[in-house]
Amino acid sequence: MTGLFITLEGPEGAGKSTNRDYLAERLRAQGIEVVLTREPGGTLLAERIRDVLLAPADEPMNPDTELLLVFAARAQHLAEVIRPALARGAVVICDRFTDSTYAYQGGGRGLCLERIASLETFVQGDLRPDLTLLFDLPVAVGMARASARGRLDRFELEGHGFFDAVRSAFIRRAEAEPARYHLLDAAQPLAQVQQNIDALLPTLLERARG
Ligand code: Z5A
Repeated sequence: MTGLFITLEGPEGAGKSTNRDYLAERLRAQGIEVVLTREPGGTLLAERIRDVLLAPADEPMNPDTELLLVFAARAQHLAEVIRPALARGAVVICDRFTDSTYAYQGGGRGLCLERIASLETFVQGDLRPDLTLLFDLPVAVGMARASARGRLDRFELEGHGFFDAVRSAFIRRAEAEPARYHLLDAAQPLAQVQQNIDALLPTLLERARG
């Protein structure tokens, strides 16, 4: 039995965490086993790597270090959480995954996409998300939502240009893989976004039940 691997992607403040919980609730109400998780993180060790990645520090983090830390956390997360859950037939909903690496380390930091692709294959083998919901919104709207929360992490301290590059990278990936991606307008009121998620439920339930 293999489960269903759903990832939620998008720039900061797009509503991934809010809608991750919403989607999980909707699926659980139909008796589906859902494993909710996030990246970077998802296990004790991977959450420690997350802390290193997000904490602003006096020593600038080399972009290659950042890339390797992201994949180190992912290797742990896959081994401890994602692969076992999929193997028992659960739906895994993951707040960010490797599309974020292409967007932030590739688009934002300008790292070579082939290098990211080779690490992706090394760490994941042929495992890829079955479905990716891309929550898209203008950078200024996302930044305003994130700033309203208070203290900014190391990524949130980046400027508008960085987040523009991140957003463009996500959109390019969605355009390149339309069968896997579902684009949602995250600038709409939350009730509307969630109505659009509800419209996906029949297909998701059918796929989750195999
Ligand atoms: N990162 C990376 O560089 N490479 C990688 O491979 C991976 C990650 C996996 C941490 O991610 C950082 O890791 C991330 C990229 C990097 N850095 N950034 N930026 P994260 O997911 O923890 O951080 P985040 O994207 O910044 O999370 P976030 O700001 O919490 O965004 P969100 O989860 O998309 O949004 P939210 O928490 O659900 O909502 C934010 C606020 O907006 C909240 O008050 C909501 O109530 C509100 N909201 C949500 N939807 C709406 C709508 N529709 N209308 C109005 N208000 C709304």
